[in-house]
Amino acid sequence: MKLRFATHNKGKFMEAKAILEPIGITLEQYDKGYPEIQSTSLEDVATYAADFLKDKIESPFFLEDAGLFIDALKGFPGVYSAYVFASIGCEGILKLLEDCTERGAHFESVIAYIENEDVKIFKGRCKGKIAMEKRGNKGFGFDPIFIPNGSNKTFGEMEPEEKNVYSHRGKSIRKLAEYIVNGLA
Ligand code: ITT
Repeated sequence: MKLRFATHNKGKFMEAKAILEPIGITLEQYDKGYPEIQSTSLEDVATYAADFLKDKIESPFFLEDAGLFIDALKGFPGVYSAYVFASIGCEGILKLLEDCTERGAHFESVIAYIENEDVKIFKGRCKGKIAMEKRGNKGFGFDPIFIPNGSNKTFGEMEPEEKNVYSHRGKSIRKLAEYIVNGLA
């Protein structure tokens, strides 16, 4: 089966591929982009984008909206993660948390999967904490400063396969795979 993933982000694409290709799903990247509405909900952003792309990409396809939510910052950057990463980056987040001992945070992933006009949503969440300094040069975005619960490594120190064991995206992609293979939502 061939499946398209609408994303500009090569890192996301590689992580999805590591789960889907071993089960016989060939993944193709569609990187022409789509508009992202301003909303405080990842699900709203993903659903709007799915509606926009429905008649532009051959189904089945999916897209994913993700974000990093930091407890001490009341969930910031959340839906603004892309902008915050591009502006202040990992260093800016470390600076904001400089004197902060409460370092809890989580990533969320919301997938919108489109099959014959139907939109299905799959979610994943990964709890963890913000490291004291950047570690590792693998992955993308905030990976070098995020340590998932259950590991001492940052995502930046993990190969995609290991990150997938813990990550928000690993969880949402596995739910998508389960649905495609067994028809279970
Ligand atoms: P799309 O083309 O798929 O939208 P994007 O990079 O803009 O790619 P998102 O809007 O979903 O992706 O994600 C917003 C930002 O959140 C992203 O640019 C990263 O900085 C950060 N982020 C999301 N998932 C992450 C992950 O698994 N590891 C590290 N940072 C992540």
